[in-house]
Amino acid sequence: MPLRNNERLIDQLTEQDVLSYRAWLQYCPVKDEEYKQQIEAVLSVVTVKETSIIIDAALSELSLGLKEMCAFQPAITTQSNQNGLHITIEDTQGKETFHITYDKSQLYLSAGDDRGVLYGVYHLLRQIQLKTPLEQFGVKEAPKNPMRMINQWDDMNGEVERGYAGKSFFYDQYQFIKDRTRVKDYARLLSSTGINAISINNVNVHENETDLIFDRYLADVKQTADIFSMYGIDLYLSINYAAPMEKGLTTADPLDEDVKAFWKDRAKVIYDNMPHFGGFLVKADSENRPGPFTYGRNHAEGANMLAEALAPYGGKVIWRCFVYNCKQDWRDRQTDRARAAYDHFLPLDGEFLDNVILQIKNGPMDFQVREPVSPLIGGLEKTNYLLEFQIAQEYLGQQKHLVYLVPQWKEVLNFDTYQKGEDTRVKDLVSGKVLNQKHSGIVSVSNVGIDVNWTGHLMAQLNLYGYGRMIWNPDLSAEAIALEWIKQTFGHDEALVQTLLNIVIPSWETYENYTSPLGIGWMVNISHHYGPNIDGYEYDNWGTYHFADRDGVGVDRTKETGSGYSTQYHKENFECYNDVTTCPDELLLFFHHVPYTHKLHSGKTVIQHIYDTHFKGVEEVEEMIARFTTLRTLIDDARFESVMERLNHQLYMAKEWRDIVNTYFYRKSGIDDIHGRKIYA
Ligand code: GCV
Repeated sequence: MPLRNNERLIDQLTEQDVLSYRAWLQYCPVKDEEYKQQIEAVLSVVTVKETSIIIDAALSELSLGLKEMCAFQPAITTQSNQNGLHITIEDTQGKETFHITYDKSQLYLSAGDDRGVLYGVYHLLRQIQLKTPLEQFGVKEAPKNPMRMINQWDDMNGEVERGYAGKSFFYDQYQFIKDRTRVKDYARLLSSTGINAISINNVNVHENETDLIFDRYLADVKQTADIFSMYGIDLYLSINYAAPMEKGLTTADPLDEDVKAFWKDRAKVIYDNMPHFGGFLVKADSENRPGPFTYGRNHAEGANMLAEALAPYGGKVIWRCFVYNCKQDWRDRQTDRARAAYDHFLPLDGEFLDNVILQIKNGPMDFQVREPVSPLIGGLEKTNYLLEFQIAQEYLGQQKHLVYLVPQWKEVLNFDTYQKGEDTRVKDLVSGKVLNQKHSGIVSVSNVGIDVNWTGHLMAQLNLYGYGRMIWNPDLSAEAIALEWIKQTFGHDEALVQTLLNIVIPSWETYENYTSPLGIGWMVNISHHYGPNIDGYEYDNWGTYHFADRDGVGVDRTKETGSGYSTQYHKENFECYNDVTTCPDELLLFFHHVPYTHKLHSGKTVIQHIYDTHFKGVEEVEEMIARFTTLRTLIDDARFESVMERLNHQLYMAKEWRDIVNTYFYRKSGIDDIHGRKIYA
């Protein structure tokens, strides 16, 4: 039978494809005989008394990994007098935690629950892949963030919104793809990094997709939920707020009794089928999606109605704050999209039920290369929330450009909001440590698709891996995470490891250098968001994004003369951003409109900074390519070629960005580059 579009069976992969497909779970044979024997001595017998589907999955992963790496499979027993690995569950430990000790040739893995066992097993397998000496296996781990979530933006027609790695491996032509191998392997990849929740359909829920919560698809959803729950991952569905109207009601008003009954009935049917179902994810009143505003209701009323329907079953409503219903006009400099999430949601703080969780994008705009941290984080006091990142590189080169995102995310997590005085960092707010919210954590839009290497650009696997590892423990450094990934993905050769590290670590800054300078953002084509288009978002009645004219550039968001966005921060940050003399260079044009000759803290003028960084960005991509070229013999052909092809494209695009940005600002400002370089294309 011919395969449908999105179906690509795993057993059809070539040997070379397999290396790309296995990502960081390569489980390559261990060559060091002595190490192998040591591993065999402590892992050839595994004692475990408890059983559950998650423990079964952990044991089969352990068997698979050991078979591949060390050519043996452990005997599993319940007899506690054996040597080897001893797995126990001690519920006095916290949920999802594990504690590994190595003592006199015995390994002990004691976990808080079965998810802890799974994470402990992945930890052991990671240590073997990293060739960690047995004596260093001991560790006590607890995830810092309770919810560690992934959002798929997969449509049931098989497309992925903002997907840059091919089509969906969940759906094709309004059917679930029958072969679930990909889904299961995705669950393994995710849970190996500690992910514990996923929503499997796009937040933009199109017609027909409401059937995901009806009989037509419920069995398929359940089957998918069962796969994820083997790996400790709770499944959520995005819903259309106007679903009741798709099914015959005349309204979706959250205060209408029939609407309430509709959702209660759906909740019952879903939980009767899937007691482990996580809940609903909702994009309402945003980018033409329906929502409570239509009925004169606010978002707390809208979300609470769903929350009441899910509450009897322990379900949650995740409600996105990406709401910006202001239509902007370039002549109006007071209306500001950046203000929208805070203006809408802060007044509702404390009004949401305790199974509602707000989902807040990391910045006030939309995943730009550089944005300040959303002031809602640090603003809300009495509301559950998740911080939202995007692993898919919508505005960051769309997985054609190599951009390692963990350094960017870590800047967000380390940002001091001053909500409870100095040192109230985002990472401690979203983890629940400061405010003790009932639910909290981090979520991100995924970057996977049907491409054999999952992420289109092989190096973009690092962002998926890095996201999971970083939200498990935000104190891991970007470098440590990259090191783990490189060794597990490509091996341990010292030159290879160091070279790849030198390539990935500065790559976010490189991307920023050749694209949007000093916090402006947006200078892309409005439809697909790829490639330079300086006025792409300007003068289209939607955005006011850089305001470049002959005298200056940047958006005035100050209290006195601008949109007042800066006032949404606590005093320390407000004062810092609001004052042009203290505002950090990298965000200067996000907060201020300044002349081209304005001097940055670096001592350069704004216009000279633009020229210099754009030349530098291109040189850095050339350097990346030169470095990568030295790895020709150290990486297999297929992976080497696929990365090289994308790097060459990145260089082509970096030059285009440089020439278009520099020419634009040269024309606007009329100021020459002091180095006399040719900037006029
Ligand atoms: C899923 C941006 C993207 C949209 C996306 C939206 C969102 O606007 O371009 O594709 O929609 O964000 O986060 O809801």
